[in-house]
Amino acid sequence: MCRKKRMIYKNPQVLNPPRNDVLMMTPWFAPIVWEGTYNFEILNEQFRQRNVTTGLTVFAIKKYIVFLKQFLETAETYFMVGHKVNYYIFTDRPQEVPSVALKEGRKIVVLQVQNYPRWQEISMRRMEMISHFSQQQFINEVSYLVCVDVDMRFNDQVGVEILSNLFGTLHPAFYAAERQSFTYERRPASRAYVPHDEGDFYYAGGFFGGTVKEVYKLTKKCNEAIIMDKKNGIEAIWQEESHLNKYFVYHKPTKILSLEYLWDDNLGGPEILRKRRFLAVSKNHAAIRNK
Ligand code: 48C
Repeated sequence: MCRKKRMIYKNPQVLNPPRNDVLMMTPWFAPIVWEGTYNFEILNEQFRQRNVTTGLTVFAIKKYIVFLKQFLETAETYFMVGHKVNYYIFTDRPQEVPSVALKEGRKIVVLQVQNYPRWQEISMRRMEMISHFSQQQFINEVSYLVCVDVDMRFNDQVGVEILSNLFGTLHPAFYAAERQSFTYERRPASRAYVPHDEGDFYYAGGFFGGTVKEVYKLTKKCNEAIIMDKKNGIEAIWQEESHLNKYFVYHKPTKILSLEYLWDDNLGGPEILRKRRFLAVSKNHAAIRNK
């Protein structure tokens, strides 16, 4: 009979919760993941026993290929350490994908895709590409998908605590804002439209995920909405991020990642930010975006 691992750690306290400075749970009982609100060892052991593989999707099209080396090197140091990871790299220039030493259980899968003249188009097409490959390939290879921007670097641990059926990430520029000032799409002509009296949070387009099935449903719906908008001659104010936010209003995420999981140091360093796990890499938009 296997000897159960002893469960030795500080017992949770019903009174005096670990964080009284931030919201830890949404009205629909989805946890918001902040440092100090969970026991990583417990979660990590649960996932180790399940032998889970996670797919990390990233698009490095045209000049954005320059971000890939640091992205992958920092992911090797901080992302799902000790677990199996498939890096799904979508690019129009496979031969420029840098070779990075990978730890055991981790592999790079390069998926060649076409580029487009406008960066907005490239950004939006991610919904089409992720839904297509989720159905054709990812469903057979991984349990979870984590879909992120490439002009980023990992700066601290990002582990299994982020995994859930469907998760989104708070956008760092709107965490203290009222819903009326969220930059949702406000034109009823767009499929991404959200009325001023609806919506919970403003989610960032650069970090979402979940089970392959849930990510497939989300990306398929967002892509269909993008196509419909295009037919009607309209493009949502923040492209696929607008459609993601619309989706999350009516299909609530089962977990929300805090500001720790997507931060930009140009926004300063509020007290509530105890860890900066995934950081924007400053870029000269003009020099990079439409090359
Ligand atoms: O890969 C590219 N190439 C481009 O020319 C423009 C965007 N993209 C992908 O779309 C990158 O993965 C970007 O991270 C993502 C859109 N996100 C951004 O440009 C900033 N993070 C807002």
